[in-house]
Amino acid sequence: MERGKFISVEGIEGVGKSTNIEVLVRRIEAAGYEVLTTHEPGGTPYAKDIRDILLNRSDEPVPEIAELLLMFAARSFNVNNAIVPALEAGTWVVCDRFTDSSRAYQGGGRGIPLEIIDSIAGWVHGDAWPDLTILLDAPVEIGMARAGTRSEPDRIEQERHDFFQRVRECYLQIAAREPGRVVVIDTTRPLGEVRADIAALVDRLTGNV
Ligand code: Z5A
Repeated sequence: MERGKFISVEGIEGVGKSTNIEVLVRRIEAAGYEVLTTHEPGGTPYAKDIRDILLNRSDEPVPEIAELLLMFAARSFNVNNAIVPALEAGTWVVCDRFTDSSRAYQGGGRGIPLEIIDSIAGWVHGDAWPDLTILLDAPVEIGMARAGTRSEPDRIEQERHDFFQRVRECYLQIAAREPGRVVVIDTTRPLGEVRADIAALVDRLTGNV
């Protein structure tokens, strides 16, 4: 059985991850593959419980280290109980956020050294890195304006502009360091153009070019 491909979709909030994942999944399915769509933090019942702790607003402060470790605790459930079993069964996996989010938010945003994050990542998921990471990119102002039209911000969304600026910069640095895995797509363009780029990426991966 050929192992499925693992694709993650990353970016600051409001860049269009949810919007474009739909197209991505339809394109892979049209090429004849089964797809598991998942998201982080979340993806399994326990991981969802951890998500609630992480994103709900409460009076108790969440220390940065606790935030990082909880992100990886949730990831451990998702990797072991959902992602790896699916890949081994030949199913493709599309994950809305993965370890690059921890690098960008807890590393770039909060200032936790990337070596610490990468060492925890090695422990939690070894070499189970995505085959392809699509980094949807737009200036913070655009992402915030698009996201701002929705519901009450969660605990992390309450952060200030300069936090998200550091997150975005960290993402772009990851992309520059790992061009073989991470592809940056400019989502300031009309949705049709963004979707065409995503379709072309999927076609390259399915060999349907
Ligand atoms: N987090 C972390 O800190 N560390 C970690 O390790 C992990 C996560 C895994 C999870 O949030 C939070 O956890 C997140 C990071 C942190 N916190 N923040 N901030 P999430 O992933 O569940 O939610 P989100 O990142 O905040 O996603 P989002 O706000 O739902 O954004 P999105 O999915 O990228 O955007 P969207 O809903 O697809 O699009 C937003 C709007 O823009 C929508 O109305 C679209 O129709 C519109 N849109 C999208 N693209 C376009 C274009 N091209 N043109 C015009 N309009 C567009």
